Amino acid sequence: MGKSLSLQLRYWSASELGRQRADELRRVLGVACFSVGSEQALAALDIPQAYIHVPPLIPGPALCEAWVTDPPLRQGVHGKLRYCCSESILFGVLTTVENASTTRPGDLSPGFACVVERMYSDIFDALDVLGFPHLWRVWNHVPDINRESDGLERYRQFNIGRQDAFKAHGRSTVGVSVPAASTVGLASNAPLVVHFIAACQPATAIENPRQISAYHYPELYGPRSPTFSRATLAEVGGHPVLFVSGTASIVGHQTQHAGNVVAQARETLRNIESILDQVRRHGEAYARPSDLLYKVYVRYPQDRSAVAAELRRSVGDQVQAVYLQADICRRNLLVEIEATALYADMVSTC
Ligand code: 3EB
Repeated sequence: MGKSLSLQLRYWSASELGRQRADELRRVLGVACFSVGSEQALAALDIPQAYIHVPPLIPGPALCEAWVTDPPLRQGVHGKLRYCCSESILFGVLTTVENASTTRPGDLSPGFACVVERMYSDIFDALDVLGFPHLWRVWNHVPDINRESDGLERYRQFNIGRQDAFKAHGRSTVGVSVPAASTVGLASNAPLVVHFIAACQPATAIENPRQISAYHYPELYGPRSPTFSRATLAEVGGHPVLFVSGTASIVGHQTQHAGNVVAQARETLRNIESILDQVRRHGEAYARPSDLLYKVYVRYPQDRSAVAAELRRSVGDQVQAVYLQADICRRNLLVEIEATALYADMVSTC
């Protein structure tokens, strides 16, 4: 047996997760389940579960992504937040079903921006009270992300609500404390799901010199810039943990290779390599592409195999990746790739 690891990522089918032994389940901080229909199989588990309604790319059982850490863990509910925490890290999930009552009279911003602002405010309120104020990594799943409503694309409204909530809670929207994130789109009938990892200790945000920081994107992309960093580097139990944000074929602030998914995948992987260069500058000498666990979002299911071939070509045949269908936040983007590195057997140098 190896040394006990501080933070791990496991992929199980819903039924495998349901069949895990009690001592394994005691180590699960939270899960993100991709595709609908697994809710019932897992309803009995006392673990925060994010149900992301993405259509499966490969027919088969629902895929569950489980974050595993060292017990003792404590589950709870705070307002609309369902969470589970160890002594140092917290996994949380919020799910909002939009309906007539999610828009309130007196809201100044467009309706969806207000929904997002309330959701992020709920997160910040809870994190401050629970004592895990540092947001490390956020996954946002936004129904109908590219549709216009109230005269503004919903992703642009999302950015208004998110940034306003950061500001209202005294949080910086630029610089080293900004979390890593992915924001992808779901079908219009899906709920809005946000899940995240937060902690007692801060992480360090890392930017990519090939790209303008997203929080400095010009107004061309919406009235408020997105609030995320290109990556965050943190530490759990003395081991470095690297969260690479959803990364796309963007250089500077402009989309490259519109209409060409293979070229977009290549550009995206160059961006990830460039982020890893920056991580090495922060003293983490071991950040190589093959250290990462990848999650690939493709807008069109038929592009999966071409992107997979590109990832294998770039990272190697042993590359560990999961593929999901999702809309990407700019209409001309066809693929987005995020990644996580858990340096379980390495001692942190940061
Ligand atoms: C980009 O680089 C591509 O708004 O939270 C990637 C990751 C993207 C996160 C977000 C958006 C977000 O702008 C899109």
